[in-house]
Amino acid sequence: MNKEFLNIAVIGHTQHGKTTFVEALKKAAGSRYIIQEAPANNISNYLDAVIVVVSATDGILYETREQVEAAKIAGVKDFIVFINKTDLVEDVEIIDLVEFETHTLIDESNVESAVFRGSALKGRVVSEVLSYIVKRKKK
Ligand SMILES: Nc1nc2c(ncn2[C@@H]2O[C@H](COP(=O)(O)OP(=O)(O)OP(=O)(O)O)[C@@H](O)[C@H]2O)c(=O)[nH]1
Ligand SMILES: [Mg+2]
Repeated sequence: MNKEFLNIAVIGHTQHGKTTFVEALKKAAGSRYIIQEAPANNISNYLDAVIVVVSATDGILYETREQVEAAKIAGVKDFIVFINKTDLVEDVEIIDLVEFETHTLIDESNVESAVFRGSALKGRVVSEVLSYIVKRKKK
């Protein structure tokens, strides 16, 4: 059986959970897909997914802003936002605010984002992100 490669990049502020997210995504992929990670300085619109990890406890911080802007300049038109560490935030309105911030940063007339809320550490909503990437690739 030929395994399918998923070429992704994960960007976001330091300590927001990028490494933990990639580990969780690889776990969710199991032996079905090979997750191939592009370095943050080699992002293009040819990747299967550019995932922005944003901690629900901090929201958008400057590294996230810089990296999203660099990815846009590199031609990325579709972002996946993973609002991480939602296990640490009880007030759902705070998460709503973080989601609003990400739309304000990312969305433009020709740039879109799909937002997921989860926890990389607890493996919550990671398989949903995987399914979304796979489904979109097949289109
Ligand atoms: N509570 C909680 N902690 C998390 C979650 N995801 C990551 N963490 C913790 O946050 C810290 C940073 O996670 P990393 O995955 O190392 O973050 P990173 O973005 O790769 O960090 P750098 O590589 O240093 O930029 C670690 O202590 C993780 O265990 C989560 O969903 N919930
Ligand atoms: Mg890391």
